[in-house]
Amino acid sequence: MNYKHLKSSDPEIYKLVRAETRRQASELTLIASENYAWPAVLEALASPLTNKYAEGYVGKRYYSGNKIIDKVETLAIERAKALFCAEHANVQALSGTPANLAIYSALCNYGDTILGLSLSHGGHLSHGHSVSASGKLYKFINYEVDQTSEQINFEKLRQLALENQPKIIVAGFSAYPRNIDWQKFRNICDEVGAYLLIDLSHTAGMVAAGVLPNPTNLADVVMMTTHKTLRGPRAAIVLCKLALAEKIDKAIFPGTQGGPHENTIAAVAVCLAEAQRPEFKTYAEQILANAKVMADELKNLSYHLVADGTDTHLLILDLSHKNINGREAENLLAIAGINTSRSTIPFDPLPPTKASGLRLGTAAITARGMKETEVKILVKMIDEILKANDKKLAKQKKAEIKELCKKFPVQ
Ligand code: DSN
Repeated sequence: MNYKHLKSSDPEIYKLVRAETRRQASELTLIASENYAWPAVLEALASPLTNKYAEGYVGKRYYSGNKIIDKVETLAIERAKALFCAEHANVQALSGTPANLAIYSALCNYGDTILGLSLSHGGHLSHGHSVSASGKLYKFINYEVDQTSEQINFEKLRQLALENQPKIIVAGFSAYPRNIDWQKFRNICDEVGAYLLIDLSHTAGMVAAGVLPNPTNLADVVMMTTHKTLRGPRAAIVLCKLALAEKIDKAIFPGTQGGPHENTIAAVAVCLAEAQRPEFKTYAEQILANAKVMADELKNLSYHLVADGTDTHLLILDLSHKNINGREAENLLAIAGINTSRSTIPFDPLPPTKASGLRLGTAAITARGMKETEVKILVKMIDEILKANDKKLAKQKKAEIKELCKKFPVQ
């Protein structure tokens, strides 16, 4: 984009946009929830579709002039349904947390019981944390991972469900590195008569590409954000069974949102079209291959990984036996131009502000074209920086990271 108007209308913002674009190009992101939106997605986001009010749904809008907008939203809906084999799709949710809040309000009354994985064990704020509206409006009971395997203990989850008779069980996480046995979640939900809500935000891209199993047919509702492994805009898609379609749609609009962002919905449609291409499958396979190599290399260097590795794009480095905590590691690597996010580990003795873990993800570096060779170089560098725990050395590494970034430009 040439930003010709922005440059003359608001030089301050223009400069900051250019500076952030340069920063993204010259630093690496190993933040598991970040990625580079496709250029076509950025173009759709910047289109005049942002000008249109389209409260309501296709064919039932509260304003005139939505003939073309209806076609845009229909394309996004149909692509989402086809890609994930869903009976119904709503593409209006603004992002993951508002989408989850809308889903809870569609399926529950305030105060009803919901089970969700604890944030410090890999869950998400919107899965019932006390600082989130989800935790304030509903009676969330958190399940945890097993202390030894650091994976979900389904028998314990089942007991918790039997004791508490939840209306919903939330499955799907933001810091859980292993494959999930969705069928086991379904069985527990069936036994206690709960809805199964799957939060697929992190792994949506790999599921769309067919390299991770698609759980849509097992869930009552699936929610996914589109800006992570799908490389789309910051938005969310909600999929559900036809029987729940009306409730879900009403909970999103007018229940919790007003006018949909149709430029974003167009960008969602674009990323879903990209995800249908054979190249996207190759990309998704490489994300997983890169994460596997990253995990193996770190283990060879004697790092413990939560759940002993990964089956997805993310892994959690357990630093509890190292001389550095998660926040210090995050800060040190950022000096070198390697962006990561600190993460609690299961049963973490440290508060989330410090945390004993570091979450790493491979979706963004893979989008730049990096493969196993570059992952090995990166792991070596990360190890050197963390071991030295020295800001000077981290600063020196920045030049190497810049060189690497030049070879693998943001595409
Ligand atoms: N903040 C995102 C993540 O990092 O996983 C989820 O919303």
